[in-house]
Amino acid sequence: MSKGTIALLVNSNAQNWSPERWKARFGEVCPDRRVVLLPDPALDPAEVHYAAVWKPKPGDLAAFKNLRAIFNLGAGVDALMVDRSLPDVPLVRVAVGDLTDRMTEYVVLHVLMHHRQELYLRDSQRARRWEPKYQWVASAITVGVMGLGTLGAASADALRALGFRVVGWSRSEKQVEGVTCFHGSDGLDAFLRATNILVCLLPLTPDTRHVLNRDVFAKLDRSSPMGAPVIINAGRGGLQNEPDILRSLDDGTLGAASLDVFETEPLPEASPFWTHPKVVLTPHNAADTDADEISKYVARQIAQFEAGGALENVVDRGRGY
Ligand code: NDP
Ligand code: OXD
Repeated sequence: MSKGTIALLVNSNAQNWSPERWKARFGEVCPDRRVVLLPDPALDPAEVHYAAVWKPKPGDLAAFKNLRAIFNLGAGVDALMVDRSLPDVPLVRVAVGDLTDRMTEYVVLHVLMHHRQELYLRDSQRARRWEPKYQWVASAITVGVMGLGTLGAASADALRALGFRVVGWSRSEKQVEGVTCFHGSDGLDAFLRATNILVCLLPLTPDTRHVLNRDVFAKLDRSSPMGAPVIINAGRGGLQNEPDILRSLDDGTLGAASLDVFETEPLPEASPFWTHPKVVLTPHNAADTDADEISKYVARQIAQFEAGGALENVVDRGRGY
């Protein structure tokens, strides 16, 4: 019996996201299967058993009636959750060491950048100004990690190893070694009041949309040697209220912001974020998905599934992540 086709649908213009590269990689790791790139007018949808996708448009997968599983080619599934016609089969997201390590690097880099006053120091260099400022120790700063899942827990661990105090916030009650954990809406205020640098690694769901807003910023702790608190968002742009961030940076409620994600991506040329002196901006590449690693991950899961095993990292559609 012939093995079902894998259909790939990749909506991205990022350099490492070429659909042809994904197709070549899947061809290598699934040599006994047909791999097609969508859209393909010659394809009989009934032959497709697996879809591997990034940001499909609502309705793009509705015709595939014999699908057995959908693999999202990244960690965040918000683009799929809005598709009311998404076939009712297991939806698997990415949770692999490669992606986690990349995100940990981003978080550590940006926490250290603010902790070590890099914005001030680069300004000083440009102005030929030799005016060192007192540099406090890591243990004087509490980093608050919103989202203690695969990515948040790994970042919390790395920050703790550097000497930062770490607190965390999740939906359900959690225990993470060395991290003071808060959960749910009841735990949010206490979490914020302890936090000097707020790192957001939440998924975008109806519950988390615009969670990074002015009320939240106003509750962050200002009593550390750093003074005004800082936010770092590498989750999704929809988690942040962008006018609130700009207003809070301008009136000193926030000292600075590192933003990897935006409500509209690519960020429009006219956006004030591009030139804001207190913003460190990256183009949604905090943790790039690597086609080599992820194609192997999907191939392994398909083999495991067809041998009667369970799929890993299946999204709970009720929770939305
Ligand atoms: P996980 O699903 O492993 O973890 C999500 C965490 O968020 C969990 O701790 C969960 O709580 C918590 N959470 C969810 N909803 C709420 C809520 N309403 N209130 C409080 N906490 C909540 O996800 P990952 O760690 O793998 O990824 C997180 C996100 O990072 C992705 O969804 C994606 O959007 C983003 N991302 C961004 C990348 C980039 O390059 N910028 C790259 C990869 C991912 P609980 O533990 O109780 O379930
Ligand atoms: C992801 C991402 O969710 O790259 O994996 O944003």
